[in-house]
Amino acid sequence: MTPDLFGDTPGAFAPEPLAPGAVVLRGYAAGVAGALLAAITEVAAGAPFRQMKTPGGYTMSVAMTGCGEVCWVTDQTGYRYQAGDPLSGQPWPAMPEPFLRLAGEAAAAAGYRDFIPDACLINRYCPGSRMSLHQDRDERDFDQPIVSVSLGLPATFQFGGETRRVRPVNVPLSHGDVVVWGGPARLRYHGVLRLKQGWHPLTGEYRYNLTFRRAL
Ligand code: MD3
Ligand code: FE
Repeated sequence: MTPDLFGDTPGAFAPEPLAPGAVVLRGYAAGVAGALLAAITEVAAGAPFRQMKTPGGYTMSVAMTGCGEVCWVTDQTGYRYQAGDPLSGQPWPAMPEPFLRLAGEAAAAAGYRDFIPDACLINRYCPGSRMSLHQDRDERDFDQPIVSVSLGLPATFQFGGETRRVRPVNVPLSHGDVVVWGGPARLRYHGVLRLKQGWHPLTGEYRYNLTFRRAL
């Protein structure tokens, strides 16, 4: 049998370099989207989506929850990874098996072996939600990549440079797309433009983004 590496078999994909250190795997997670969404529902049953406050006093338009040993949180005092959910004082839900498997396989497909995330931040966008340009630098080891998975409504991702001065390029991200950000791309500024309204058969009016991280 001929291996159908880049054909239409579920899980088939063509890795597409976006920038040094950043690889897009278009549609890579589409085949497991149902399992990932079921796991999101399960995580959110224990740790509900909430709109957190930034240290500057703004309420984020993106609702977040997460799972793993720690999860990223923000409040009036700052940004950090925290072992317990500040809403409940309980540990975050454990990382669901389909999350771990997908993150590890996608990282390997992008050339990062043995990626074992200890945190997954789950972002939920409704129409009008956006994420302004920022760096992800609250993790301890920037040699570890971040794996991001887009589910549901499409969004326009902004990919900037190592400083705010660099004008970002727009990258469309749709259902099932996975991006692995490592190496020289790891500290680049990025954001997400305001989500347009729409309807997706699996997620309704929402876009979800999973970011798998090695925080500790
Ligand atoms: C590029 N999330 O949660 S994922 C975030 O779609 C975040 O919800 C966005 O930025 C979202 O922090 C974008 C893509 C992403 C994640 C991490 C990166 C791009 C990155 C780290 C370095 C460079
Ligand atoms: Fe980010």
